[in-house]
Amino acid sequence: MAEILNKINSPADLKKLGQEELKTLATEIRKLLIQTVSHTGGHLASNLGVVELTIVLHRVFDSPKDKIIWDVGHQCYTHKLLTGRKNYFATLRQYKGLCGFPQREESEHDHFNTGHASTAISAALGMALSRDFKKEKHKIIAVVGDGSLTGGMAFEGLNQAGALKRDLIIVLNDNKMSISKNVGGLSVHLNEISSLSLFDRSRRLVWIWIKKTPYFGKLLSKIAEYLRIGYRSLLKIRVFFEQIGIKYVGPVNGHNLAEMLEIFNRVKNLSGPILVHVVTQKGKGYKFAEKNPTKYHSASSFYIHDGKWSKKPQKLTYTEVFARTLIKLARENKKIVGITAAMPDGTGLAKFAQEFPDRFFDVGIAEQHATTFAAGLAIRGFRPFLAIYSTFLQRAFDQIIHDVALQNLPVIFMIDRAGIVGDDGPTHHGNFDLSYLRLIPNLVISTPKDENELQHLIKTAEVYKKGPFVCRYPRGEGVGIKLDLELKPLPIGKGEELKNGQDLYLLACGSMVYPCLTVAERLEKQGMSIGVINARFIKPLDEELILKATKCERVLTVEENTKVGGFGSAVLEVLEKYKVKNVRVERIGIPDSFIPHGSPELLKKEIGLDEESIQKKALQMLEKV
Ligand SMILES: Cc1ncc(C[n+]2csc(CCOP(=O)(O)OP(=O)(O)O)c2C)c(N)n1
Repeated sequence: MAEILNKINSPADLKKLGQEELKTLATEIRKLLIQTVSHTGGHLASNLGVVELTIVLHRVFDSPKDKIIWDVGHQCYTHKLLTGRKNYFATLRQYKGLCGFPQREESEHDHFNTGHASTAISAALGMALSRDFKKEKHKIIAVVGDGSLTGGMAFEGLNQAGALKRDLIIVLNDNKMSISKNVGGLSVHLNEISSLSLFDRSRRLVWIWIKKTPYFGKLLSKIAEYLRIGYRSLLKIRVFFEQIGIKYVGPVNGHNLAEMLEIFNRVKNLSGPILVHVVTQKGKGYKFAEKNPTKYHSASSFYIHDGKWSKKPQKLTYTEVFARTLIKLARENKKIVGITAAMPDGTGLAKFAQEFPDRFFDVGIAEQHATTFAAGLAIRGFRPFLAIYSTFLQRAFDQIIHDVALQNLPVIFMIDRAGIVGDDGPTHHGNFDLSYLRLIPNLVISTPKDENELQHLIKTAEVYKKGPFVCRYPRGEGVGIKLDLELKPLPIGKGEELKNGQDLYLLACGSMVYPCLTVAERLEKQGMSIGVINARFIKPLDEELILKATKCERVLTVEENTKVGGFGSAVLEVLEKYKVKNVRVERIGIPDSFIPHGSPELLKKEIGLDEESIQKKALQMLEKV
């Protein structure tokens, strides 16, 4: 029974509660988070870490008048529970249910839509300035994780915040973790400081006492050393922030309600930009998540009693095949380097890191830097494999053009999670990469039809040294095909005809090749002759093969990418280039809109990317319906 939570319909209800009740509320919320996410999946560990912090922010400030902006937004579940959405919480991440990230469409308490990291300070600063222009009176609070602080944009925001000197509260939620262990010079100092928060307000006394005690013993001297390092870093961090114009407050124990209430009530009355350094524990309150916060960062459904996933993949995932293949190649090729922007586990590179720790780099949430860093390696003869999710590579658009393609550098982009990703929704779908990459000169862009082709394309990328190479593949399991033992490079720009046809050709790429094959086989049984082509390369496109397909005068392109500027558009460009006439071309792809969250199967059905929809469209073109 969630007795206290049941009474909270808006943050105003929190103001009536005493500290003991707030404590009980935190326990009730944790229980509900674990129960719900065990069914729906979601960002469990991050959310368990900010329960007290969220309660305190809503207790001290007046949302929605005061505006809390969540960086990434994956840690907003308690915020949703306290802002009138607890009754829908079971629908979390389900189609048409609550989004796993803040969404302005959902509530007046969500002030900025997020999903990608490091945006909160910039957005909050813009809001602070508009508040001052309009002569309004309210507080703006940006909550940023230590991982998100590794993103360049967060620093750009801090830099301007310090100079503008507007009232702005930045809460640094420091749990020492990004998805994996946090990285970078700043995080070293933050880690050293965070231990100080354990000493709460009595830490100064402890320090004096230790200094005065003649005999320390081993433990005490260790603590003393810990504190010495902590205070030294605290000084440096304070100086760093204060030098750029931001007051530093902290470290504060993010699970101590009394301490946080006291600090935030004080901070509320201060002016200018202030950073409050709050130390939390990722996964707090669920032992499996405390022990392995990376595993439960983005959990799929699990059994609460033992923490095991309730659904296990049956087939090898594309990510696993990428990792295995790269390791295989790297054993022979010492020039191969693996790079990730804070996603060693998600991209599979964690396995590569185990075998090649010196050739693996986690650069933090810094896709732009990762790209130019890879360019630097490539220009000096190394073979950087940069593994990034499609949606996050959007950040590095200019770096791909200016630092890689313009200089024709052989950087290899392994683009994971291309297409519909599902429950994380519009901020995370990888719908645009074919379009935003296809327009860049010098890129080779490939997309495998299955995991076996993926490993051959990785080999192709390794031997192709003339310029940048892109390989994009979907989230999750492959099709279950056997992997060839020997890796062989594939000819650049050559597709394959999987089935010959007389009535209509399905021109497919990547994840849509097998569904097209199934449709062709079904229609064949009904007496129609349907050809299927696996484009394999989007750039350069196999023009010869496409022109061959147009001989049957009906061509349907199918891709898991936005129709705007994607593979289908490339086919149309070929027809225009060769002035092909009398061919009926239709395109299936992701519509020109943002796709909500929900299961990939359901979403694909909704937008017409499932076998039934392809079949229906083919039949329409054949005038059979
Ligand atoms: C631009 C971008 N790259 C990568 C990610 C994937 N991602 C989601 S949360 C996260 C870690 C964030 O760490 P932190 O801000 O410390 O929050 P925590 O989960 O530790 O609370 C990452 C890398 C992202 N959301 N945005």
